[in-house]
Amino acid sequence: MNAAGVAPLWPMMRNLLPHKRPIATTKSHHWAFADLRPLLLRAGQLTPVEKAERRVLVLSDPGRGVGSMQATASIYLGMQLLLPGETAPAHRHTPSAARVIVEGEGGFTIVEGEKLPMQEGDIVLTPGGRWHDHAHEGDKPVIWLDALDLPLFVYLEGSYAEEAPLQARRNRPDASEVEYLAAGLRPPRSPSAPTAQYPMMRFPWRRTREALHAMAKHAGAETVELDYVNPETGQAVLPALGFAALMLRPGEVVRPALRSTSEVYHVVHGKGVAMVNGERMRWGPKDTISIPVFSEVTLSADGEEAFLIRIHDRPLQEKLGYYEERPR
Ligand code: 1HN
Repeated sequence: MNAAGVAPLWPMMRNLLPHKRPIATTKSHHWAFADLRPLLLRAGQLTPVEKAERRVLVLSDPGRGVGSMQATASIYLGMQLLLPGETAPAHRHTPSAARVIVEGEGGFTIVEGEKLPMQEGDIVLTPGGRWHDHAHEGDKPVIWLDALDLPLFVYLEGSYAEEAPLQARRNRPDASEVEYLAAGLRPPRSPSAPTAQYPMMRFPWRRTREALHAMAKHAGAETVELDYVNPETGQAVLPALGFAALMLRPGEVVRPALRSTSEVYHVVHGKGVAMVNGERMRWGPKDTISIPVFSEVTLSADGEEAFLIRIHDRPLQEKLGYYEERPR
């Protein structure tokens, strides 16, 4: 068989198709920001951004071992540092990225000429194939969490990049401050001018937080959660990855259904406890937790309100036709 380049299916069949539910390689993990921050700042002293291109510490899935370039099967996570005055050169690549801003002021990403300011809790998109570079006009370090659908592109042998010098910047605020300032309003479209595929690439945290607060006032026993959507289509903001913002009221306990997605929770504000498949994790501001497929998750906030951003691969799974939720 070896010589003929074939192998028997039957000893492998149950590995490929386990009974009733998948077996996750991914192991849930809690990355405390307090552990990552000093390592990242040390990397800032040792590694010039000119050499690194991107100065990033990758959050490695313990289920895949030391040095793994992914946090779950579909989600790459990295904590990136840009120091005052630094720039990270323009490139574009097949995978899509989104950044959640963790610390600092004065940083921004330029995507296809649009300057997207980075404020704590903001989500900034750099969709696949779009030129993007980073710069920093503030006076303290800026740190953000990169989330990419990179593992998928590597698996598909579809991952590559092109490089270029820094982009020229259009001198106007980004679309979240102009065309899409208010929910439910957008500029008129003419048949001859097709809509941009990614019309809004920055989601300011200030507005997300305000929206969650308003929901919380009238939510009763409902979970207070909002999906980030493309304001032209109502669809997910990127092709493979989705984003949601979750508010936990003081002392609230949330038990989501079991989902076929792998996920990541990033804490914007507050403290609490996560139980993931029986494992207890205490989380605080700026921490990050990975969640394997079909996990039993219970999130509880301490005595003050908490805000988390959930990153997941539901858009990909819906395109493939297998997204699923199961009751607890
Ligand atoms: C990337 O383009 C960035 O632009 C960060 O900041 C991390 C990891 C893998 C591939 C591309 C960035 C990345 C990346």
